[in-house]
Amino acid sequence: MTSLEIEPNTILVRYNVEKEKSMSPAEAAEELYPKDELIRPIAEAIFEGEEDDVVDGLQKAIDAGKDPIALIDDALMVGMGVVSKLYDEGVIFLPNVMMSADAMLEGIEFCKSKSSTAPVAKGKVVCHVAEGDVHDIGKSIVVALLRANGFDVVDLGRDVPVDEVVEAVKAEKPMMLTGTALMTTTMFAFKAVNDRLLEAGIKIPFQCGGGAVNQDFVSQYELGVYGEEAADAPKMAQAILEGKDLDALKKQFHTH
Ligand code: B12
Repeated sequence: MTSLEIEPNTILVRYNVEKEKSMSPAEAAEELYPKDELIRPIAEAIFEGEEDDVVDGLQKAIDAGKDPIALIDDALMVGMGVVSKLYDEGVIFLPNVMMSADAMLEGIEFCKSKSSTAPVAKGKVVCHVAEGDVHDIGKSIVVALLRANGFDVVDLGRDVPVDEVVEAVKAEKPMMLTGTALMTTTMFAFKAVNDRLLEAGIKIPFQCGGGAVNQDFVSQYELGVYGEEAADAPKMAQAILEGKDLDALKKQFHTH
């Protein structure tokens, strides 16, 4: 065989192990779904972006005794985990992720509507997603968990300009501010918010989290406290109610 007769695709297939065992998105997802018979249909519906099936699955699980707020982590997040993994591996693409994200947000709203939140608000928290960033699933979970734990939340939404965050804090006077950023380019807005709040003489704990963010980054600005899991938000709000100051909060939530 002369070099001209070599078929490049054959060489790729021959040496690329991943490609040899390549699966369709549905097959790849199949291997990742949880086994629990109540949880699995919900995770599957998130992956397929089927909003009605997400709500049906959640209702069945609630009827069977599951707690609606716990289902956010135990079922919706599990489905989104499958989506994130296969997107990162290049098995599925942005349009699939968008459909799943919409189904996820619908699911979170449904869980919130089914939970009986505490009647007396314990304190006010302002939540936002960093300027330039549209990733709002994590923020929505933070909001749901804070509300489920009896806190009054002012949800500023996603891609919130620094000015708007600062104005909201001045107007609402919350006990704490949260920020979510999923991109390394957008997380720098937190520093800007921090500086503007300090300029205005406002020193409230500013808990920041989201895929792109880590403790080392958040430690670079005075008001910042890192939050790894959405559940850390109500934990921190509770700690503030118990009288902990910024230093004590950093001790509680920072690991190094
Ligand atoms: C879903 C998704 C989208 C959806 C978002 C839909 C929506 N409504 O949110 C869509 C399709 C719109 C999207 C768009 C884009 N995306 Co996108 N997306 C993702 C994906 C797959 C999952 C993110 C997600 O929702 N995770 C689940 C949630 C629950 O996680 P989370 O937000 O981190 O929250 C958890 C914790 O961090 C914590 N938390 C979050 N916030 C807070 C706050 C506090 C106070 C506390 C205590 C805790 C906490 O709680 C949650 C759970 O406990 C990730 C890949 C990945 N592996 O993460 C890429 C990813 C984030 N996207 C990425 C990119 C680049 C984009 C686009 C630029 C793509 C493009 N080329 O257009 C655009 C961005 C547009 C913009 N300006 O924002 C990159 C970011 C890279 C980077 N590091 O900068 C990622 C990492 C993909 C990748 N590997 O490249 N995306």
